[in-house]
Amino acid sequence: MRTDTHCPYCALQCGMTLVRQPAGTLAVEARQFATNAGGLCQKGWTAAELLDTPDRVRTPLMRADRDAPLRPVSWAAALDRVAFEIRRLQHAYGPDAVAVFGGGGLTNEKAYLLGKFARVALRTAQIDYNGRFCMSSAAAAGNRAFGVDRGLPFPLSDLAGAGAVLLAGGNLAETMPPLTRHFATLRQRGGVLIVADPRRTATARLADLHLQLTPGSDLALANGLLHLAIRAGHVDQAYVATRTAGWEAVRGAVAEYWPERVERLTGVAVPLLHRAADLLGGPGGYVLTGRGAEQHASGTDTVSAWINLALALGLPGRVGSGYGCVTGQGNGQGGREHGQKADQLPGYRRIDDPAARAHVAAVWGVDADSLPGPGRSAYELLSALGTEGGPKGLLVFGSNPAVSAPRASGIRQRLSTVDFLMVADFVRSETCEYADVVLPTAQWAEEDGTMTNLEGRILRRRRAIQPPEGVRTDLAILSALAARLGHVTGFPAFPETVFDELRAASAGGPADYSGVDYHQPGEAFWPYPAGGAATPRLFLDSFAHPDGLARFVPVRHRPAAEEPCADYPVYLTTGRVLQHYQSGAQTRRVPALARAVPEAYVELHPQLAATHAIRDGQPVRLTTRRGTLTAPARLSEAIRLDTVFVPFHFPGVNDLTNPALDPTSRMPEFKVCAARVEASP
Ligand SMILES: Nc1nc2c(c(=O)[nH]1)N[C@H]1C(S)=C(S)[C@@H](COP(=O)(O)OP(=O)(O)OC[C@H]3O[C@@H](n4cnc5c(=O)[nH]c(N)nc54)[C@H](O)[C@@H]3O)O[C@H]1N2
Ligand SMILES: Nc1nc2c(c(=O)[nH]1)N[C@H]1C(S)=C(S)[C@@H](COP(=O)(O)OP(=O)(O)OC[C@H]3O[C@@H](n4cnc5c(=O)[nH]c(N)nc54)[C@H](O)[C@@H]3O)O[C@H]1N2
Ligand code: SF4
Ligand SMILES: [Mo]
Repeated sequence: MRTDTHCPYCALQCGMTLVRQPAGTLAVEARQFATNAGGLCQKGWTAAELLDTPDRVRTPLMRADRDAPLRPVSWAAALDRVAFEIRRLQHAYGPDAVAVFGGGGLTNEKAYLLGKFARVALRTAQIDYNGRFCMSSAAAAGNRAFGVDRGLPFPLSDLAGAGAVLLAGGNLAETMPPLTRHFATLRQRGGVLIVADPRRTATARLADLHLQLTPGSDLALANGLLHLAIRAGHVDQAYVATRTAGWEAVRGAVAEYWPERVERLTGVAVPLLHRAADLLGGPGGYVLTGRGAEQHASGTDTVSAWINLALALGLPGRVGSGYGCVTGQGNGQGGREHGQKADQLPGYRRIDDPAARAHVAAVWGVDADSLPGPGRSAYELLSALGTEGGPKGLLVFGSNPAVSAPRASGIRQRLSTVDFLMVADFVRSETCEYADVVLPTAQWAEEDGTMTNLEGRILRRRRAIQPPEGVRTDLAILSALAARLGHVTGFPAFPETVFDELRAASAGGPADYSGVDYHQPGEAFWPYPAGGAATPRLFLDSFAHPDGLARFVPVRHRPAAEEPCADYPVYLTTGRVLQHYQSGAQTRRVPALARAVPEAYVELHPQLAATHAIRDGQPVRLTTRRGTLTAPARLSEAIRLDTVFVPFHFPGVNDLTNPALDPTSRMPEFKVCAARVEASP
């Protein structure tokens, strides 16, 4: 038996075929699909190994009290306990006493039902998800500029025809390897790739020009490139006049970003700035941002700076040029559209918009006044757990914040003091260790649903095998919990039924799915209204603001929340390696991936290492104002002298990071803080 589906991991959602083996296991074959053209990365090839990992949770687990161990129990006992605790806490402290934390890996149907469960069954405002840690700054800036946020407003394959692509803070050769095929084609056709990254990454090595900037200085870099683009006459005056608003203010703001000053702020030499501005100012330009540019306390303004540059050059809303954010998680795009974010309702509607509330309430068959308002953002929600006025109970679906949240030691402390914690997962993640109840869920190959990839393309996830005995789908769990809370209807466990309701709830909203057929083959890009057509390319006629114009937003450079000082003299930045995914809960359990990168390491320049008598492979002690990590040194001339890099896929790394939040997106500053390195005694 062969089943066509998609990889469970990142937003590229590579096409794969699962082939049932005589022993009942699944083999992975790469499949031709628009995003991967028959390629997969090592995580995709090994994805099926997690289905029968010895660590898999195969029965509900529960502990009698905080000090007791987790023990297997029946589904009835586990679900009864969850419902009992929800009622107990809400009775004592009100509806907001119970919070929900979701994930960008959940299918559209799960994200939708989770949001509805929170607002209708729990009536809590306290729901947010890990996408807040991921692309919320790009989303905020995209909404501000274009009136709608779809990561890539064009199909990925368009990049192959680009004249120049500037990628700010993305290491796609490791985070989305098959995507780099488009870069290879681009270069064969004479196009150029420019990469802005403090490290000469595998991606930077593919580039024609590498801008090795100081962490946290993208905003100055983007403003500086715009300054030079103006000087060199690259601004598309006709486009600026007819398709945008607010140019004068931005032109004024970038006047003070002359190249010598920008070199001082970013560490990028003046001739390279000129070269980048001229390359991008030619025909067929694209500006792309990744987490390196976005995960900052100034992330929203930083993305605005990159968008300003793209708008001045006349790139967005035309075939063959554009701006895009490279969304990360498997359903990072769909996950932000269907209502698991604190301030949103399905269809990418705002929860504080009366018309949106009325529409969604009508689909849900409830009174609009009964819907809660916006709740806390992810980090604020997690750090309020168990505090005076904060939530007393938490239900987690699809995230491992004990590892992935900033200043994670503080979050683990919250998780251990909260009155009640339920986690739905298929492995015993670090977060499960704090849970009172763990509910075992089905994995990707065992369930149906839809995902929306980084292009805004809706895909089908198809079931290849049944889940193991004792394991239920997330939808079935939500359905059973809702029933126990008195909602015997309204929470169906069948993905296609949920999708139909999602279509109705999204109709007329920015992310309109009402015309999408559940069975379509992956060619539906939203917005796709009923009776209308898919939209592979957005903004060709107008932007989504009422007047149809894109907005320039004047922004100014500001230092990172924490800059190096005498006690903490280097920058610490964090990110990914090819073999591991996110908190590592999944990939650390795949033997080949765990062998390839068994633990965290500290990447640093040999000269920095020499000043501290640190040798390659030896343990380094890395300290920030929040914590200490000891991990082996990995010496590399590819990183700036003033910066160290640690992959965050391992427990302990995030004990170091700074939870300073962007004022608009509430995104934490994962990409820069001040640190001290020492040889470990
Ligand atoms: N292998 C693998 N692939 C993944 C994932 C994974 O965990 N592992 N996760 C998926 C998800 S959810 C996401 S969000 C994406 C993320 O995909 P990327 O954005 O490509 O990944 P990161 O490694 O977080 O960051 C990219 C680069 O930013 C650089 N950087 C650090 N600070 C700065 C800065 O101040 N400015 C600039 N310009 N660059 C900086 C880092 O050196 C790093 O090389 O990957 C997706 N794909
Ligand atoms: N220092 C640092 N920290 C970071 C980042 C960084 O660059 N640097 N990046 C941030 C980013 S971009 C992201 S996206 C976050 C991600 O961080 P997390 O939210 O922790 O992401 P995952 O490790 O994917 O966690 C998903 C968990 O849910 C389980 N799971 C997967 N699919 C499902 C499902 O369908 N249902 C259920 N019930 N469970 C499921 C997995 O087994 C795993 O335990 O980390 C952020 N943290
Ligand atoms: S690039 Fe992403 S979607 Fe493709 S195989 Fe790798 S992890 Fe899976
Ligand atoms: Mo992410």
